[in-house]
Amino acid sequence: MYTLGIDSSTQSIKALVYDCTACKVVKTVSVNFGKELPQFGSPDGFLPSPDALVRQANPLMWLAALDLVLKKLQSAFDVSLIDAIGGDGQQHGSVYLNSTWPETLARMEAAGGEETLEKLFAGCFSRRVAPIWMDSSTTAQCRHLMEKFGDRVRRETGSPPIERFTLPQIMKFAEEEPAAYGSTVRIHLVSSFLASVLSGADAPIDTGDGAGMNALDLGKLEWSEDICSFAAPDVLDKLPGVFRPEDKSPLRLSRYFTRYGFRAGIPVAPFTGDNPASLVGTGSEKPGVAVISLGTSDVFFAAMPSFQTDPAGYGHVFGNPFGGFMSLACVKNGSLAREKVRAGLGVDYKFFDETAFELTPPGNGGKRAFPYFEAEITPIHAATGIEANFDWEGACAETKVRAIIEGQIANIYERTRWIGAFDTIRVTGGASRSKGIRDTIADIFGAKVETLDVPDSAALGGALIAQRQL
Ligand code: XUL
Repeated sequence: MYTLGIDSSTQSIKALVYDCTACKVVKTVSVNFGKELPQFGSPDGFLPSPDALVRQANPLMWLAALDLVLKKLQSAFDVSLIDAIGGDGQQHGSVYLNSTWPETLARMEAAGGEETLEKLFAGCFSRRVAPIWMDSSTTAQCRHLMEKFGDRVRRETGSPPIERFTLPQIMKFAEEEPAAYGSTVRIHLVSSFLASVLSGADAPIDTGDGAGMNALDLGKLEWSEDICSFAAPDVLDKLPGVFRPEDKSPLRLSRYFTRYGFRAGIPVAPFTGDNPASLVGTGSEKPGVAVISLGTSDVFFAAMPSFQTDPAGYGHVFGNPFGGFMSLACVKNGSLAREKVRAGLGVDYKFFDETAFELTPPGNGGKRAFPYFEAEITPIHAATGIEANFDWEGACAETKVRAIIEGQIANIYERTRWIGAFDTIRVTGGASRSKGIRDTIADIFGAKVETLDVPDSAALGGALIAQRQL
């Protein structure tokens, strides 16, 4: 038995085949949007914008990439063996569809070989672009939601109003382009948009990705009626249904995909967000284990048995695709900041990852620093550069290295204490190679640290979610 996991992230789409009997990944293919689809003018996966707050992508690029990645898979694996499909998308991004959307989905079934997804769906959008998670242009809308509902948004939807979250984005579109908003019949997340196209039917939004919208009542697992209704006219009519982890998927693969060798009619699980998919893909879907992904940004996530929110508002709560909930905190100044500190000190990786930690004691005599190179979101802090509680200029390189790493890890620890304690922390991402960082995590969290070697954890999570539909 084989399942397919499709991960549509910011810069690429991956398709991963999982052998459910041998419990291993047997094939992975991918398409890089910028490199392999240059006609969309999005070298980093989004449309360049002079306004740093605006980050949008062309949803047709995601469809062209879906066709291409499945074509690649066809030449690498006998896809007729695949029994179910699952997947995920970058979180928070939204796609706006007009009245031709339902009939186009229906038309896919009979589409001839010369028709591509890009051609079929070209006329379906009421908004040419989809705002993505990197967009932070909705401060005014977040403020309005706060003024109207205050702390209720956090308590009910799992996060305070956040710029990149979907409901403030929908609000902004309705305010700025009321006619285009009015002609929108359906609003999908990136995840539910792709699951809809795969199945030729409107896919529901799962609780994992739905929780990244500021729109889902996580106590009831239903849309928050008055918060949604306040945000923009008729939002509730434009959103698809909500899919809960225990539900059986209503989706089946469209005949369109038989061109790549798939069997039509195999189950398609509603897609989730990339982070909930990674929770599953890293084998961390049960409470007690946390994952720290040390990448461009440092992301912490962990399963939670019940719905509980961060009183300080830094941790988000998403649905766990295997049931229950998960928390996530994202620190923007991660690996790029570490690299900038290392280069600035003029030390090599061996020194930065190891030697500096042999030359200094854990705790660093209380000396800590944080690299605020980018405006930080956890905690909210302007881009002021390095802030230290000691004389930075006068200190030696090893003290500075430890101060930065302990500063970063202590920040993650402090911001996630509300969830409770963890026996095990799994680390992944480029910087998990550093012994100094791993030891610091073990010291500060008082937990066992394991290094994870799951390169495509989100796509693998999609394949494991698909397996539940068999
Ligand atoms: C999470 C977030 C990102 C995106 C893209 O809240 O914004 O992790 O899901 O990966």
